[in-house]
Amino acid sequence: LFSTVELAPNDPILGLNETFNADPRPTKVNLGIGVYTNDDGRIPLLRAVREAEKARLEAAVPRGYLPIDGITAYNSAVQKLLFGAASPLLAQGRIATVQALGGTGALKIGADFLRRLNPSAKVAVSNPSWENHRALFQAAGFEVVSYPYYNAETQDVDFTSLVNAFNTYAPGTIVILHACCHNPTGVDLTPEQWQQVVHIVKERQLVPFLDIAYQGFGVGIEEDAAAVRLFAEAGINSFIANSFSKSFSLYGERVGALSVITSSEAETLRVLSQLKLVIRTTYSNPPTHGGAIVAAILNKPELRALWEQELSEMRERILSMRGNLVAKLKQYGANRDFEFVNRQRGMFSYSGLSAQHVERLRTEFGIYAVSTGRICVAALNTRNIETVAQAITQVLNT
Ligand code: PLP
Ligand code: TYF
Repeated sequence: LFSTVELAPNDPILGLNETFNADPRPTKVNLGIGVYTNDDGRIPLLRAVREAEKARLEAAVPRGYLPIDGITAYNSAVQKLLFGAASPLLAQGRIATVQALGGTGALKIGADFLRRLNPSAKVAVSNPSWENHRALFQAAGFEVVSYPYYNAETQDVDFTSLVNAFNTYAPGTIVILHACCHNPTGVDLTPEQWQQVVHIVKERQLVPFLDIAYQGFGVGIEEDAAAVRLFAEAGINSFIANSFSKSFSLYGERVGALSVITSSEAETLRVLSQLKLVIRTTYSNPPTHGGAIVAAILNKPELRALWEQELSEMRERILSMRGNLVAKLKQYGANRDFEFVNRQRGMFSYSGLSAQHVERLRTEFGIYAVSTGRICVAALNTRNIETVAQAITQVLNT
């Protein structure tokens, strides 16, 4: 049966992680995978999460099945976080939200639903993008194209080319947009550019699919949701996949959600029924733990305040690591200006290092980065930053 089965290629990032884990060098540094580690180099268990878990354990809640669309209190907390509690769409019942298995699960439910709705639509992802965007939509049966996004020379968005590409798309084309903290570049659209994108999407009747996996890691919780809210205010039928993997440091619990903006409450009911159909035939219903913890934190004022504080600490720490890295590269005499790293937002930096530089960092120094030059700034800390800055300087200058 399996004699002709071919070996599937590794995910470039998860594969790199396996190589890192197998590396015996004690001084190794993992700037590959997008995971936030604290100054001790460990993935934090947030205090807000610990408190919520303690309360849940004490309550000894029975473990029945959840509804297909997940925990109601979770889904409504998600809506408030993404759209703002005062959004008229909430009052009008114009958002269908389902709990999902992380951001990936949300993208998958949305992709499968869209494929049933409009099988011949094309999907456009940014160049570059998170690799799984293309893979997920191709696996759902779509043809995936890419739109220009990053200009390596200006270290900025090539907005003119993006607009030109969008203007060639047929109505119904699904455009995947990173709502904040673009992965892998760290370079986001400006508020004015977002407004233009909303305008084009509306005019050309494109279908926006926003991916928000880093809310709170850019500027702030509310600020990072600005793009989502622009589409909501414009009343455009949009898809929003959100992930709490990073913002609650709950990677392995698989917590996320898919929200769909509809035109009426009646439409919401019908869309919701279709999303539930996809879920039922995929995994039946979501797991309880992560959703229950996040719902408890978002809905209890003291836990919520604690979480917001912990999230800003993570954001601030990343920003300070950006500043430190830039300063140390200058101090060691790196033959390039890295000031652009301070303008990027989120966990990542497109560092401009070549595949050869990245290869040397790994073989000579045990420092792991993605071959595209993406480094995870959220994995830098006061103990490894000297080594990293010295190593980068050395591979650049010699
Ligand atoms: N979308 C983007 C842009 C990401 O970077 C990630 C990273 O993991 C995801 C989605 C997936 O999130 P999750 O781990 O919650 O599935
Ligand atoms: O981009 C990253 O590193 C994170 C983690 O298939 C990740 O988003 C990477 C690859 C993947 C799933 C998650």
